[in-house]
Amino acid sequence: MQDFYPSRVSDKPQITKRKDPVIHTDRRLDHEAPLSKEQLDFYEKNGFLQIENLFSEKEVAAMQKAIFELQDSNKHTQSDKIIREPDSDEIRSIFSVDQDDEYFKNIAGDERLLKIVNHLLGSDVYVHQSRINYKPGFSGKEFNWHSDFETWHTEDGMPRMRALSMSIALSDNYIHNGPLMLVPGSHNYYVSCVGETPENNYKQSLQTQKVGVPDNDSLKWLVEKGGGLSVATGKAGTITIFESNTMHASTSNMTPYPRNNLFMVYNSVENKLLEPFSGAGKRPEYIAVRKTTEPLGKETVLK
Ligand code: AKG
Repeated sequence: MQDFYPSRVSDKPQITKRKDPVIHTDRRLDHEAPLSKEQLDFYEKNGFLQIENLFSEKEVAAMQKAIFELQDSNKHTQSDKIIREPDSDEIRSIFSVDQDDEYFKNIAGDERLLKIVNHLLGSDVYVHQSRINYKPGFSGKEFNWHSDFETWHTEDGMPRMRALSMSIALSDNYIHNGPLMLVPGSHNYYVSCVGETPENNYKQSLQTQKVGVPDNDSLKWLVEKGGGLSVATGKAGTITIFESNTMHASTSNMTPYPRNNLFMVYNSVENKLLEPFSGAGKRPEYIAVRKTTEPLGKETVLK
């Protein structure tokens, strides 16, 4: 298949225009959307959107309890799905929570979330990746600048920009405890990064990402074009939806306040993974789903 978004193939970075819609349902059908026209406009223009109060306080409290229990029960677990902080034994991420745990599976299939995702991606969807990023107080380290799509395309063979992340804040995300920073409008441009993809790159990149990171000039260009940076702060329960190609990063957490977020990545069933465009081996199923790609149903509810 033709590679519409080559990256890591040249020693010079390049910025090209996005070749896919941002909202995959025809905008003439806005009236059928579970979001207002203003919300759709905001997402289309900026590449992200925050939603408050979609989950009740009781549901958010239950999710918080569930992620702490998972963290506690895995303190000493040796598993590739559990990523530790680069300089300590603390848990940085737990992957594949929707596959391994019925509770998180139900959240991923929650009807309120799916209605939004189905509309934005214009089709049925499945979960491409899920994880909890804990970012513990004092020791939680940064996530370097990247477009998720650049990685999913190059390392996982995701053909087109027809996926998005839903991040549910499960602690308050303050300006100072390492919240997500997003570059407004960056989803409209694709940065072809410099550097080759080493075999098993994920082993390094999930702790500290070095490959698939934009060069400083491209990042500066995107930030200036978008008129600055946005920061996804919000109380626990706030949802941040961001488009697959939106450039984002977050800083270390030097405060005592952990920053815990649950991420679910939804991909269109019409955009399933091919062979990685880097030519390297496929990443494991717990990072990039290939097997369980049946459309998510509408019946599951939060317990
Ligand atoms: C990602 O989901 O791709 C991230 O970079 C997460 C960053 C964060 O948790 O701050």
